[in-house]
Amino acid sequence: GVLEADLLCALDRREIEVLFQPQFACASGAVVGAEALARWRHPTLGSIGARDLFAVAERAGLVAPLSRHVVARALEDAATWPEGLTLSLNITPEELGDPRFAADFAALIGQSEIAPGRLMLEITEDVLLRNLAQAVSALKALRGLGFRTALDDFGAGFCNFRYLRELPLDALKLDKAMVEGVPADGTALAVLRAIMALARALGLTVYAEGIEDEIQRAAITAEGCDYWQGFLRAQPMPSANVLALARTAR
Ligand code: G
Ligand code: G
Ligand code: MN
Ligand code: NA
Repeated sequence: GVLEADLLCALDRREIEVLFQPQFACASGAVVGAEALARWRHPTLGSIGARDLFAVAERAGLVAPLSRHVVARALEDAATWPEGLTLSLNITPEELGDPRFAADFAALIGQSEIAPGRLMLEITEDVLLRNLAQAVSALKALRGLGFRTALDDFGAGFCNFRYLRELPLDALKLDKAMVEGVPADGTALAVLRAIMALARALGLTVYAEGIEDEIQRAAITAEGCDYWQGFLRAQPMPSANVLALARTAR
């Protein structure tokens, strides 16, 4: 298709933009890091979101070059951040299924100033639909090098507990759907509490996503979440704005 052909040029013309959504500590409100989110600024179609962008890339066989491009741009930006801030990167199941992924990724990061410990790799449960054994082996290798891993969109899909048993994880990112209605909705709150108890038992750091109001933020803090991100305080933004926010946010 025409979009698939356009994508090859887009990579050359720097039409792929990387925005960052800040993440805050529940306890202090400080900015602790940001998640890189890709956008395609298409010359005639306007802004194309990451989901559509990666769908086009998959059809064009360009997931790996697109990802490398996004990661390189994100690293370039994150190199200007204070040492304490982490960078979260979304990794597609397709990439994780590639036996060369761990080595290629480690080499790419090795060229940057960013220490592996500052990087959080976000994966989704779609990895099970691909090759779970390969994904586990890649994640183990990367964690061995100091990278950290998070299960993204937790609570949005089928939430098979098998992921929690099999994937080597440092963190859980609760999907927006998991925090909707909390704390007024008793069922939603009970589910959140059970997940928090499970996360604590497994030693997982917990991020809450999609926080849009103060009551919700206070509730997830009371339930023991560590970090949050959401429109309440910050939409995805250019790197310079993350820096400014990190300097001012208490
Ligand atoms: O920000 P947005 O609504 O476009 O994000 C849609 C989805 O695309 C999210 O699930 C997000 O994790 C994913 N996404 C955003 N940027 C990237 C990226 O650079 N790589 C991958 N693999 N996924 C991304
Ligand atoms: O799947 P992933 O968690 O990576 O997707 C992140 C997506 O969620 C991004 O597209 C981001 O713009 C969006 N997002 C982040 N915070 C909020 C929020 O508070 N409300 C809503 N509706 N979407 C959000
Ligand atoms: Mn994510
Ligand atoms: Na999510």
